[in-house]
Amino acid sequence: MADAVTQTRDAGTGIARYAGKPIANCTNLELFNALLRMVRDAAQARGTNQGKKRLYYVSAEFLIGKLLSNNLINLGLYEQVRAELAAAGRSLAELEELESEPSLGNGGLGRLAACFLDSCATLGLPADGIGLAYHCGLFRQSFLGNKQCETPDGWLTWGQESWMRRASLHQTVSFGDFDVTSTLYDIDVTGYGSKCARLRLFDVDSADERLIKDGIAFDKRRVAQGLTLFLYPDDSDDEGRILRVYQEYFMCSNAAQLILAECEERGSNLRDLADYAAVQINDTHPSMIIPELIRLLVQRGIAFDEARGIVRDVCAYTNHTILAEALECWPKSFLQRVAPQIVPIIERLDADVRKSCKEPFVQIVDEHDNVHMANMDIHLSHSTNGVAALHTKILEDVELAPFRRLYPERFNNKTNGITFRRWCIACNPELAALVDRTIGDGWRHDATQLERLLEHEDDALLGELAAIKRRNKERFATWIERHQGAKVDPESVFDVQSKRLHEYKRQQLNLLWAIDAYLGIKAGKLPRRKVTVIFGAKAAPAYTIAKDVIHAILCLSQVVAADPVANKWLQIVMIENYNVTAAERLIPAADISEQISLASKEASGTGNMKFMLNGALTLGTMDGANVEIAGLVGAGNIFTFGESSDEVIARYQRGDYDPMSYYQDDERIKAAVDFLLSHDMLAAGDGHSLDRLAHELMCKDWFMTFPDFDAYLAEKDRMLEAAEDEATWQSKCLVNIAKAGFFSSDRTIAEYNRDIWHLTPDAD
Ligand code: GLG
Repeated sequence: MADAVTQTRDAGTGIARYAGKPIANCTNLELFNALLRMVRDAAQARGTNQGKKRLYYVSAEFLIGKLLSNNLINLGLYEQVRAELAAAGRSLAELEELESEPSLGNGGLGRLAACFLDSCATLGLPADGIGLAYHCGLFRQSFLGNKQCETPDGWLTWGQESWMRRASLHQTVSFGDFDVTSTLYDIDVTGYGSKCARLRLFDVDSADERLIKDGIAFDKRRVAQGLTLFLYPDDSDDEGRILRVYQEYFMCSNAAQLILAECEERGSNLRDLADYAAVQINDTHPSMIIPELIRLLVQRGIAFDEARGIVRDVCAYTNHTILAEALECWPKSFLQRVAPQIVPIIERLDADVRKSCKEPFVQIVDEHDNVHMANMDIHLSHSTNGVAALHTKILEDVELAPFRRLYPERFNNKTNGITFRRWCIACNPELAALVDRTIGDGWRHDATQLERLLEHEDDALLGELAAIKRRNKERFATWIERHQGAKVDPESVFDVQSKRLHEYKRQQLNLLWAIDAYLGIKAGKLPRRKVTVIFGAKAAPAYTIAKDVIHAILCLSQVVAADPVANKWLQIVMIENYNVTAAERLIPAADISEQISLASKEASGTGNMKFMLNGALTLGTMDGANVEIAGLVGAGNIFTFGESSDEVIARYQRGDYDPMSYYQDDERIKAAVDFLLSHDMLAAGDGHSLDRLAHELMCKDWFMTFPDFDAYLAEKDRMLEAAEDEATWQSKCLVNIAKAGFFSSDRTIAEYNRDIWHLTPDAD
């Protein structure tokens, strides 16, 4: 960092030079563009981490968030730029508003990839992320008639060319029926006081945004034009599913071509590829890189068996979920159409497995000719990891047990992490400054030092924590009012659940709590203090029940707001278009972090870590990384409830869960579910959608909301009571912040490197 500091001291930060005129004479847009160029040059001057062996982290998602502030922080320029702008009467915060957030991810999987690149850069590891440049990203969410609407998230607007450098590389990808050419765009990923990593995104030259007609609909048969328009195009029909296979092969073929060419350039003879490349397959979307690499190696004269061994030594696979829907499985006929050249390779790999193992569960191609991508990943890579201790244990002992028996040495755990640069220093600068004042700034490079905060616990420190939280809540209140016109009361308890909308994450459980609380207030049972329940979530466009949950939340929000008594005690807010930018506002303001997935289903969660680091207390099930949080902070500093993963797994195995009996036997469950179809709710919303949700809960409830309902109510009540004892509450918050160091993604990446990649850090 020292070099950047001296450099800028000598020359000023150079904003005016980049803008070509004095700061005071510039429009905000001119200043913004000047800063983009300035950051680009500063990053380029740092250079990228180099080394003989390089990591290629291949992922369908990179949820990188806005880049300006984060880059300024990592480059050591933030304070000077802020001060220089302020001296001219200008505000950096206003300029940040001009940036559009890249829409290149959906949830934790993509955000994890972004945190990992930050940590790779910071630790000096030669590393590239490889993915796709989706023109319109996931989608932009808005609410209309209390329902989610989707429109294209056209983030690639002006300014983007400063971040995204068009590389000179052009490659051809051959599909079964036609060829496309691709262009590569590079984004520098600055490390904290270090050189950069790179995010390398491929786009297809024939992409045509005019294809998009109504909302996010487009003719999915126009593959060459539609390939990179959206992340996760609707896969509710075969056309959409095939388009995803096209996207995946496009990503994998581009990645494989790039990797081989680069490694050869660095001196590899390809037989020694594992000395030059580590490929991390992030979930199953990039799985086709395995047969594609084998194909290209064979094409270059290497025998099949040797190529297979080389690829195994290069590739490693991360599993992020045990939900069957996410373990992709494609009909062989789809692959035959998209990439016939890899089908014989997959068949041969499958035949190899069959020779050595008869167990049907581990076959790559099943009896219906479906190709199980995760199975191919496990057989053809040298490492399979889960993302939290409990998740890895469930993979090893239950979900992937037959594989574990085959390859015990390949399984390992890498508990997820988050970058503290974005999730504390950038989003909660007051907290970061308080930590600096209290224990020094060593924690910025070694997060475990946060533990030393505990040695300084006294009334003054706890008071400062409380004051910072209060100001963050006020800032959030200002933001959400500007963002969507919602007025929230910073005096109230901020009870937050923000994450993808999915039944397993059980936003519906929180919804039922809110209904119960509302009915309680109507019956005269007032809470101790007003509670503001804040949701942030997008539902996949084709996921009907998830959209029904959003609809019910929005209807309830309207009903409660219209009630002159209840609205003094309860407010339900759903953030429109929840994304990284919203999360950066929300998380520092949260009091309660809702992590209430059905035990065994949330592989890790990373939001839970961000909330903890920002001094919110967790209300959670013993699932994913919550288990590790509980272990670190101790039972007195977390609020847990619900059935254990063992109990849940046993329930599924017995297959005897009957939600209707809970509905009939538990008056509060019945009242909450019935309320979905009450006169007030029906007046606010769509009876068909509300009825479908009520019916789903009573008759299916696949993620077992009801068995945990009473325990959830009781624990939340206990937590809300605890929130009224300010000193004790803040002391618990301090423990959470102090113990968050384990969840730095620097730790996670150091473990990946030690156990899987074996890269040499770039020392200078
Ligand atoms: C998954 C899981 C999360 C996990 C994340 C990153 O559902 O539990 O934290 O990956 O490993 N699709 C996801 O977001």
